[in-house]
Amino acid sequence: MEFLSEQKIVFLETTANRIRQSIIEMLVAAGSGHSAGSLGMADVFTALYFQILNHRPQEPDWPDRDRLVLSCGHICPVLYATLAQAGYFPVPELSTLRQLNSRLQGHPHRGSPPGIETTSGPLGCGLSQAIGMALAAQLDGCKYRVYCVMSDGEHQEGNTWEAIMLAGKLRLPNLTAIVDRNNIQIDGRTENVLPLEPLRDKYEAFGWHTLEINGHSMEAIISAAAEAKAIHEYPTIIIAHTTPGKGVSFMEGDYRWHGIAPGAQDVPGAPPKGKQVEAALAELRSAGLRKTAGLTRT
Ligand SMILES: Cc1ncc(C[n+]2csc(CCOP(=O)(O)OP(=O)(O)O)c2C)c(N)n1
Ligand SMILES: [Mg+2]
Repeated sequence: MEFLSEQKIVFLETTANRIRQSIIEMLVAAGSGHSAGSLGMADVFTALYFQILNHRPQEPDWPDRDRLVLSCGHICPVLYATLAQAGYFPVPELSTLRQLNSRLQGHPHRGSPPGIETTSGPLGCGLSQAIGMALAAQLDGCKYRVYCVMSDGEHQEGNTWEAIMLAGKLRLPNLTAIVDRNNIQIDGRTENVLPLEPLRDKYEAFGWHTLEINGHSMEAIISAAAEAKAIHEYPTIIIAHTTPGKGVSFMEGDYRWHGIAPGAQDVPGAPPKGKQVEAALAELRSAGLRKTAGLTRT
């Protein structure tokens, strides 16, 4: 495992908690959006933008920057909140999510705001784009790495598997893909809708270096990314096991929160809609305070 000081881990976990609060606030301001996947990936995005990626928020087009391709564009609230926290644009702009003329649309598009590398929303396209970038880096003799964040639901699409096959054939060592293995999709559990397992074995059969981690452990995420960097023969897939809705207990593990904003509607098992926002923020704030005080770890 890569060495991380206790202080750094607390900083990362506190940042992820702040990002989760921003996600709730943004979705509430918009009145719509994708809660579960965005909250579930806050730890991975924090680790990426505050430890793993070689990037310059003040110089978003720096040619040597690592590229982050978000293939599952619907979880862009976590990307926007992380970019703002990292300094790409002002945090207050997050409250414009999904508004007319806002730079922060419900699915991201390249160049708006700074830090967005690709347009996404239609699932299943990101890995192909990331392969193109990784290949371009090799052909140009550039050192940057390409990271592609995908969802598990996207693995029910044929073009995802074409891309997995191509990356294996090209043996792109500068490509790291991360799958949000949260076991949910829009209308159910992945294994009920269209089973994906054994996912790791499938990647292995397609010629990838494979890793499987707890997607809420900063040490595990950062160590996996470091291992991927040290592999010189193959692309690496990091299967990150996450809890959808992580941090808000009434959302955790429940696929019905895939595309509902807190406070937008009554959901069986959750507080009434008028109480959801307060409950979600209170839970996150108290977890944040405990983290700041060094009393809890994820
Ligand atoms: C090509 C395509 N088909 C359908 C959709 C509609 N859609 C948006 S999110 C989603 C669920 C996919 O599952 P996953 O990405 O795993 O969702 P999550 O884990 O965030 O709930 C679907 C079907 C889409 N965006 N693109
Ligand atoms: Mg999913």
